[in-house]
Amino acid sequence: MTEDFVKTPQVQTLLNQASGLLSEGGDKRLKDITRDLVEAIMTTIVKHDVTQDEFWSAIKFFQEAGPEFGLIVPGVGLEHFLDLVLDARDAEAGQTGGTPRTIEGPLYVAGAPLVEGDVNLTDDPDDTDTLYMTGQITGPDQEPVKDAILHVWHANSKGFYSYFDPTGEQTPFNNRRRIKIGSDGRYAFHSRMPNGYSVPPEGPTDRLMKALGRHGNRPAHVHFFVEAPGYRQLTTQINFGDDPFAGDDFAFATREGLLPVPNRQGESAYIAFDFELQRA
Ligand code: MBD
Ligand code: FE
Repeated sequence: MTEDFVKTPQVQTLLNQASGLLSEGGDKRLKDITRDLVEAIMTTIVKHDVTQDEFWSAIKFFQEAGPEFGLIVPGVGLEHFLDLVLDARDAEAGQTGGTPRTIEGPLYVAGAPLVEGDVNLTDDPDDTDTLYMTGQITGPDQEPVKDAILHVWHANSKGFYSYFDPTGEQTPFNNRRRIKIGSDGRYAFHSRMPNGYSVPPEGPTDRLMKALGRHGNRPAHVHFFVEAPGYRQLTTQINFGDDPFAGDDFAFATREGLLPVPNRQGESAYIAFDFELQRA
């Protein structure tokens, strides 16, 4: 059997019926996208002669994967693919330059405390080095960006994020803040050094990565959203350039220009990093 099978009238009618294209009402865009998504799965089934057993083990996998779906998406490269799509759309629209975007990942939590000044992000005890991060948020002409909000979130020294910590040890919003920036665009914060992230051992993502002959590790990193009136919101992260996984991130989130090497001095580590935003 060839992939043309999916194009037979019988299968095409099934697709159109199943995605609501032959029904009144509903959301037209959702119908079109559902139709093409299901067709892509059908084509894959035919192309690879997928057996009934394989089909049902895939269904079972996705049923179990539920809560880890947001982790599988970056793991299989889909979230980074979205970055590439957005970059290409920006290039077509002539909107280029500034700090590169990279993926948000599944571990952001809205509503972190809004703070000002040279702030501490770490509320919980964590016996590790201190990270000091400083820099400036500018626009395309190096003008300071006024009244920005810098959202920051990162893992603790065990690689665990508050709200997603299997040990249950972190208080709400540990290592998560929204920092209000003044008219000079300068920011400064300190926190306990994050460690790299690993997907939950033996969970669905870990099992998938092992079955693909891969691992589920990320280098140590710090996430940011940067928003300011008159500028485009930026979603990005820095990954530590000296981390063993800096060149081998399971989530494909490391990018050139986003890999600063912390300047380590005793129990302190310093990173100077500037953000350049595009105009809205
Ligand atoms: C993370 O901490 C992360 O940033 C991404 C992208 C995926 C999984 C865990
Ligand atoms: Fe992360």
